[in-house]
Amino acid sequence: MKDRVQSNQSESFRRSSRRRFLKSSAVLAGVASACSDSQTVVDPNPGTLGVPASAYGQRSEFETSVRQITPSATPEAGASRTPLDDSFGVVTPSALHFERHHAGVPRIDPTQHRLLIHGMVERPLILTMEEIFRLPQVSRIHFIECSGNSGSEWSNPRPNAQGSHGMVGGSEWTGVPLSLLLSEVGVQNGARWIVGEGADACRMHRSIPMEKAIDDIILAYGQNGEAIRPEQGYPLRLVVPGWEGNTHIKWLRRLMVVDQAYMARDETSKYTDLMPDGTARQFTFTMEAKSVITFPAGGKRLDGPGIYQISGLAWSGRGLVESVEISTDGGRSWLEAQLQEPRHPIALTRFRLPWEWDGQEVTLQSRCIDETGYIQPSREQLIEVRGLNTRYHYNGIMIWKILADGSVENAYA
Ligand SMILES: Nc1nc2c(c(=O)[nH]1)N[C@H]1C(S)=C(S)[C@@H](COP(=O)(O)O)O[C@H]1N2
Ligand SMILES: [Mo]
Repeated sequence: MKDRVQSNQSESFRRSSRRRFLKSSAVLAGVASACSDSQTVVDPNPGTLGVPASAYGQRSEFETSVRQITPSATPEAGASRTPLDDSFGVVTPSALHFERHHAGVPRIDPTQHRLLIHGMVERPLILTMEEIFRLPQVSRIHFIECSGNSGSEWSNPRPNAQGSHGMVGGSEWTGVPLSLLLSEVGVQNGARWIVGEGADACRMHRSIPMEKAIDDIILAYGQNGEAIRPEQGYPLRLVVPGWEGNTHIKWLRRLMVVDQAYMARDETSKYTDLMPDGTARQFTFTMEAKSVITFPAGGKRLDGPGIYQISGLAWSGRGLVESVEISTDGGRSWLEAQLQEPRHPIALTRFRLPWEWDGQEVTLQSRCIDETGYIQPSREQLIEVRGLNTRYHYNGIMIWKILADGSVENAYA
């Protein structure tokens, strides 16, 4: 009861400061007036002691944002989506990072886990996790994106950003550069690819060209400052910066050095791009530049005309996000959004733009331009090249439509 009274009070506090915020003509003035509020701030449980320290933290019981689980006849071969539209900044909380499993999450005891590196190498190796922890360590912030992310937008547009773009997450990954281990085992002449294998029931395999293997791949055991979550590949996974999620083998147990691609199931029958002429593109590894406005986005509602902050995420598998442009007039003119600094290459990049809504129906869209000069295409431009046969690597511009009542929907729905 006490709780309810308090949350009602804080609700009215939020509403009143929000009203002032919306009335003010300049954003800064709005923020300043919200800060110099004269009402009493709710005192949590006055006179009552709080709960003691806890060994492992939980979020507030009032927070309800969750991963959206994709309905599936075989739940072990399923997926869940990051609630991008509830997120701040550029790091995805590990507990909310999207998941894609082809055979469920295996239970792996790290003391029993081994990594085998063999094939066309001079000195094959079997490593324990303890041995892997002793090797030189790097930490990098990168996104992982399933190449099926936003694939719904080819033909079955989703009502909100979690549904359309939630198969991406950004984390700080910690582990050992793969290049180091490869020089340790001594790659033989003629070796051109590595094949990674997972310890899950499907024994997921992917072939990766040697140039990438010695470039920037990380054998990762850390995610956002703690051990990788079981869902993300505990105790060891590949992080293959900028390449489609499927190549980031989780629960990694084996690396085989070979002279040619393995033609595994997930690089032949799956994760190939069927083109309009019936041929298929294979090994389309790089995730091209993409962006999505996460506020205002589908499923949200604007509380009347006034000033809002457009916010969203942009990323490119080719490096830094150079700029993000926003159009509020159907693509006729574009405004440059502010980018959250520091930016990291091949990482989620937060963009923001203050904007005044006049209460009329309007569309909002964002396009990402990466450091190579690549400009995220419109849906129409993408379909012109790729057709409608495929499910993977959709990176068309996302357009949200704001209706006069403030509700927001997918403009293509
Ligand atoms: N061993 C194994 N690795 C795997 C998968 C899998 O099912 N098994 N799924 C892949 C796919 S399709 C994607 S998109 C990413 C998802 O990583 P995440 O679940 O940590 O988000 O993991 C990849 N690595
Ligand atoms: Mo994926």
